Amino acid sequence: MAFSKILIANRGEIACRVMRTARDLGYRTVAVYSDADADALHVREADEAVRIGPPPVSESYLDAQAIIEAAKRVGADAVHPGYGFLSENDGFASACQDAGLVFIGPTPDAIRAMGNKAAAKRLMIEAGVPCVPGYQGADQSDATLAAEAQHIGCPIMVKAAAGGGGRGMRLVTRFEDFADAVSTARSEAQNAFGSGELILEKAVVDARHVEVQVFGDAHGHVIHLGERDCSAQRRHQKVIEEAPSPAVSPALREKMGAAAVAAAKAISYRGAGTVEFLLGADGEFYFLEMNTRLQVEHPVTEEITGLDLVEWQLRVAAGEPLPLKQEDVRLDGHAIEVRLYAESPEKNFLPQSGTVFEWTPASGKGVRVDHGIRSGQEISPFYDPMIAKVIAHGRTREEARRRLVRALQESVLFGLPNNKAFLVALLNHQVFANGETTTGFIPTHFSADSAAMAERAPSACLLALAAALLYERSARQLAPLVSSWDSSGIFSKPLKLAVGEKETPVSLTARGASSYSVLVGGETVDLDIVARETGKVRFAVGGVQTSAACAFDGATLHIETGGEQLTTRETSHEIKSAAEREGGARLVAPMNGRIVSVLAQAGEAVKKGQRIVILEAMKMQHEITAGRDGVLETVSVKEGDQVATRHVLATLAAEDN
Ligand code: MV4
Repeated sequence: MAFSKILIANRGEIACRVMRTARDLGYRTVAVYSDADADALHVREADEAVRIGPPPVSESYLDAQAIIEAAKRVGADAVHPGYGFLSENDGFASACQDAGLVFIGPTPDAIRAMGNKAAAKRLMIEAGVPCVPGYQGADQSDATLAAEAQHIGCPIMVKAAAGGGGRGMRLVTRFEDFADAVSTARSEAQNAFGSGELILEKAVVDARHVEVQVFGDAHGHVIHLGERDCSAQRRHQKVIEEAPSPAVSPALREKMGAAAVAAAKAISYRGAGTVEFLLGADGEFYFLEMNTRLQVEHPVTEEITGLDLVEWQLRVAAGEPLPLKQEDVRLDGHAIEVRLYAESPEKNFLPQSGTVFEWTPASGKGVRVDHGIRSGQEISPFYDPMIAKVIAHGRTREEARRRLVRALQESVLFGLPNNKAFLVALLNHQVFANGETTTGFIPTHFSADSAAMAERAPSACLLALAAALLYERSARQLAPLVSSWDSSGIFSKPLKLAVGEKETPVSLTARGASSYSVLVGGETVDLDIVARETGKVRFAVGGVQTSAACAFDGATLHIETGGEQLTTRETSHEIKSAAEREGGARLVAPMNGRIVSVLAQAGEAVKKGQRIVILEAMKMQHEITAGRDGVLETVSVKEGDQVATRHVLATLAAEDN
């Protein structure tokens, strides 16, 4: 079982995270990469990195054979799968073994045992683990399912046996809806997982998602490392995770921990695993599923236990016994993690691809940021757009929460729309601050049309600061030899700041060197630029000093202060873009993606708003429509083409009037 060179079959932050510990323990590290990741951080940080294929995951990070061949090529003798991708694929785990590679994870049998919800549940019931009352039998006839549903009583959850994370799941609150729910869940499951097998469960309402971290070794020992509360989810995606759960007392922890250990022992579990439970408002808990891998949110457990879970994984894989006994596990303080994503909360959380212009994670006491990106790096449409996990630890939950808000606000992320302000709003919400989060928290308080999700207009202060910075830069660039002004020269300058699609007029009056009065929407802001350093400006408004992060990307200015972010440029002197000059003659790709259909041909007369091309990016479809009536002159893409942002998809012939 001894190994010396570990291949990490993953990318991004988790590849970086695993390599950090592997290196600390003296192992050599090997990264794998697709063509989209040739210069990614995980590739740079590895001792060696092997190309495994083109960008699509099916041809790279999900290609088991390519990964095993990569390991052979460079003489790696162990494989860490990270999370996602091949981490819970029993075929991959056994292919590694067959190739003489140590798979750093559970046995293929253990992975398989938890892969099917019906079989896993039968096993758990036998092991005495509390499960939601329901039906998980082999007979899948409509009559049997309906009879079982009558027996369970509404509300009922219909779930895909092969599913996970909410796919193929239906809630039935009236028995009349049951037959339809079964038929849609069945076909959804068949399509998504290749199996239409269903299970039925009593629905537990107003529950929390509480999961227990377990660890087993090859000598039959299993212990737990406490729980994590991941109730703050959006569409089955975890957004905030914390440890311990505000809803779990020491007595309940002991009970849930014992149930999780029993679950793991029932399948002779080895390595890191997570047993997920629903915790009802009444304190009853029920097994949901077991994740047979290291999880995204493992850092909160590390923070409160002081342990390195990747170190434990490597030690267990090398045949060592678990380093601690159950009674030696200590939980200290509280830790909270949030997932920072390149996505736009204002646009229904649409994933964003493009270039990260500036990324400087926060640091400081109790703050940890796990990430895998560099400034200047592309967020590719092929993969999950998570930028980083920001984690804070504190003596108390409130200290951790406060630290995390500050860490988020101090992490500089310019160049891509992201969910930072959304995360801060969640953390500052009274329900979260009180520790009262259930799975209904985000849907109830942050629905798509709630005020919290509205795109807010930038404050007058931030616009004034932007005007001053843009002015100072253009003054320096246009007349570098004229020292901008002396205190005698007072003059006003009208500027136009572009924010998103809108233009905001402001009037800037210089009152002295680096001292301005800025008129914004009827409000006058007196502003002084106090000091400048790279990436930062210290400024004062009405005598109150504070700092902002700032960066110029060409003519575009990014600034952020106090959690408020603004991306803008000055447009009054800008020459109209080619597209505007041509009167909307070109249709360009709004983001990197793949053409899924082309709906019109060259020579065709089209109407304003007519769909011309459909682009798929991050599993979402985007309609590219004609900007005006006209005749299509060229259509330069076909179905299946991969295009980059601003790629010209089609052109309209000049208007002949
Ligand atoms: C449930 C449930 C209520 N009752 N099962 C969602 C994902 C999958 N892992 C299980 N899920 C649920 N199963 C019963 N019997 C409610 C959910 C659920 C949920 C669970 C955890 C976190 C967020 C959730 C959001 C909606 C539904």
